[in-house]
Amino acid sequence: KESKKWVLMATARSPTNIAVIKYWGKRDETLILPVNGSISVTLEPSHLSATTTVAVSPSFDRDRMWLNGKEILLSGGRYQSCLREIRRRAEDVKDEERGICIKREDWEGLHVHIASFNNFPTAAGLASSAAGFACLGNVTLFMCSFCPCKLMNVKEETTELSSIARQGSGSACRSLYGGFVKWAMGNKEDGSDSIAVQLANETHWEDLVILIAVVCSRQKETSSTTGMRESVETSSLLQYRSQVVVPRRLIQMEEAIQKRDFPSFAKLTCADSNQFHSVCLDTSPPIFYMNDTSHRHVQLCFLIYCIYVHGEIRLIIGLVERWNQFEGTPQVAYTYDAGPNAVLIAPNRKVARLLLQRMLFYFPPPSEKELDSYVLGDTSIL
Ligand code: 2P0
Repeated sequence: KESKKWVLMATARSPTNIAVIKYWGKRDETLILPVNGSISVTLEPSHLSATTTVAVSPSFDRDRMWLNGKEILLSGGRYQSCLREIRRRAEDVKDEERGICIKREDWEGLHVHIASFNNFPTAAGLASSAAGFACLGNVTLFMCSFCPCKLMNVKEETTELSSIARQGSGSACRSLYGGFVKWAMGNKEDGSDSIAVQLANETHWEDLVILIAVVCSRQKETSSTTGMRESVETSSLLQYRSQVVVPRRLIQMEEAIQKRDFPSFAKLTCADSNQFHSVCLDTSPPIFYMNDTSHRHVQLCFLIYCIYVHGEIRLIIGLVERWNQFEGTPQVAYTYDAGPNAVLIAPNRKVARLLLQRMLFYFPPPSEKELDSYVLGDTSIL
């Protein structure tokens, strides 16, 4: 312990999640307490996730953090409050092999270095896409909570961890569980009942296939935090949504998930995404997350397909809506977060294949000539 040479490290991986009933708006910005509950699906960690390593050493003179190799400022209150919460709970940590022992009271005087990388295919550019940024933020902030917890030997239940993660980034608390997860808004002022709970585990509805259509690799113009604040201050639709619509939808969505009722699940998912974006438009000044943008690349993963599409965002919604109407019952669900990238959910592989065929028909992969131009010049899309 006297030597300044030792470094202790821990690594953990966190998946991201996609909300099907959206969180939008805080009633307490410091504790990150939402104006309504939300429900999400956690993606497989092997598909979209971040791996974070935390190191501690007496030779570190301050807390530092890197995202995908780039250092970011830790001056923001959120990182600090997460780290404070974790340090408060930290226990004795021993590495007997190396004769290192950190007592719980030592943690206050030790600094950490955190490095986080996402596993989104680099060529797919998801990491720098609008949705990618949102994912990355959520994942990373969550990892900021979990990873140091592991390192500092924090003995907390998942509920407690979800409350730490929540204070990093609201939606991150839902990534603590796999499967379907609800973040209850809670009523208490101290936020102790605003926690994530698992509604069903990852094996409950295994047939579902999620396809992510990446349409934009630019960072969004309005951050979720700022957007939410402005919506809470100016949108009357948000008040109606949070007080009347979402409480009802949460019950209906829980039921649809329990029963694996895809038509109800799809209707609720699409309706909630559309209402969330309506709230953004109802905000002053209005927020446009679903921009019409370009991109052209095809990247296929296993259960999650990331395809880069080129065209208007409305075309994707139109494609799904027309298909659903033609069949008379929802075949596919779509949902958009605070960015233009589409998340499409199919009830099984058979429908997912059809969906992929249609997507590739409307948004074909790049031509040889286009590929050449990417390789030769426009590296922003790679
Ligand atoms: C969600 N989003 O439920 C919604 C849907 C975006 C649209 O949670 O300010 O990054 O860190 O609590 O969690 C994005 O918001 O915001 C988000 P903060 P966060 O997934």
